[in-house]
Amino acid sequence: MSVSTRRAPQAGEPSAGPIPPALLPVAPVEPGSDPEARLGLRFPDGFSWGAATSAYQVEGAAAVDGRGPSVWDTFARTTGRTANGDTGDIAADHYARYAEDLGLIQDLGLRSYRFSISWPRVQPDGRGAINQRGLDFYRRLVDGLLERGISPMATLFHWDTPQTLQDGGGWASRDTAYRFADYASAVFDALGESVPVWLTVNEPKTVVQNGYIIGHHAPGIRDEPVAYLVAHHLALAHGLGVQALRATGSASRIGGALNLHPCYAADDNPLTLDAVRLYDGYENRLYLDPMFKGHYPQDVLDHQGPASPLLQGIKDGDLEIISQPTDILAVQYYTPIYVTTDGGTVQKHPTTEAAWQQVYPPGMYDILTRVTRDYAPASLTVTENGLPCPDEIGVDGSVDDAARVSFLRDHLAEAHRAIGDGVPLESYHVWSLMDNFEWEAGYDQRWGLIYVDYPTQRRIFKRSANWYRSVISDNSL
Ligand code: GCO
Repeated sequence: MSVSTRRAPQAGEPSAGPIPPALLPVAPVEPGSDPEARLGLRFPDGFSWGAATSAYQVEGAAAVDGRGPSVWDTFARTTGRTANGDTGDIAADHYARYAEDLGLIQDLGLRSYRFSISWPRVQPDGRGAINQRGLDFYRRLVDGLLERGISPMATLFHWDTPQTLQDGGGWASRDTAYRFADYASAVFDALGESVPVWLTVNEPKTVVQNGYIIGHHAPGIRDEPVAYLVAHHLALAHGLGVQALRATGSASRIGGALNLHPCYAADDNPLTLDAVRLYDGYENRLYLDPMFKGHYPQDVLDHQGPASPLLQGIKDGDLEIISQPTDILAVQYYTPIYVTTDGGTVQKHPTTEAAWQQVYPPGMYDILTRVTRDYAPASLTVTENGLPCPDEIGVDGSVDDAARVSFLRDHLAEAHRAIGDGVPLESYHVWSLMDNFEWEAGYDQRWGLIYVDYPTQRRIFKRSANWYRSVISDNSL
């Protein structure tokens, strides 16, 4: 039985259900309201305010200093795959401009900066020789952060699988998880304890759904049964990555980074609850349960069936590796999902420029309290939350992204409420520090606090950046 409808509507796709026309398009700011109005919500002392990026989305320098190609280079260069044929070849040119960007991160007052390490920059073929020049870039970046008193948080894999590994089967091949562990060990050896928090695999679900079911992300495959084997190999890579860090004796912390979607019933038909439960299995428990409970959710396994690649791919001992204790769970919250009786989805809230994203701040509270209740992670961080806005430079040279201020404020208020109810949330990162390559949407969507004028690579603090700076300095909304 196909489950391909059991996912959120994706960018560029029609919604799986009717969209109330009155809701679209909507800027999530009430006319006349002040998005910067203070709410008087103080965060705990030591709460760490951050922003996030990922390597392929910001670095550019695709063929510089020995970097090898990744699946995203191949995919983006294939006609028709991304908006306008955009690629990450130049992106925000962060590889060359990282020193300037460190200055901006400092100006913003960030306490934590989450970035990712490009596997093909460090290990161009995904196996074997390490590219020292690639590693040196991250050494400079990490040192620059530490000198400024900013805590580096590094993701080891944010979707840029080395193309050579893809040619050998990519994540459908179990071997890729072991290649990931070798790469992670090399990174840990080089950067040691300079990085206090490591994240293993970013959003495995997105690789599974977008990369292997819908095929509108690299590597552009449409093979649903195999997609869930990919999910298992990504989980195994996570576990092997945790083991690799522990083997170095490092005191740094490590965990996974999951995009979680609270799933709600779209109507009050009692049968809908069953549909919601299975949808939640595919969206959330498929990734959380093996990591925290050492087993896959039985309803999803039953739904896949015993002959499925997923069930066939689980080997003795895998779940012990995947479920060994972690120090932190990174949660990325963007949208809720409303599930109908037949397992489809509908939209109930205004969407953003990203058609798959409904604006529903209480979903932040719901997902944070739910993972705390059901999985008791040692600590939590929000590593992504944000929206795309149609940002433009105004006549006075400023960028007025009031909708982003309002979105972030309302989501942070829900995170604050969750902390008050016992959620061990230690930090929060806006997606994104700056405008960047938004995958299949290319440069059409701007997600940053900082505007990037791509022709000149000039950076401009948007209104949201100035607002966020004041929130950070007050430690209060
Ligand atoms: C992600 C992504 C980011 C996206 C962001 C907006 O982990 O989903 O990490 O790369 O750009 O989510 O779609």
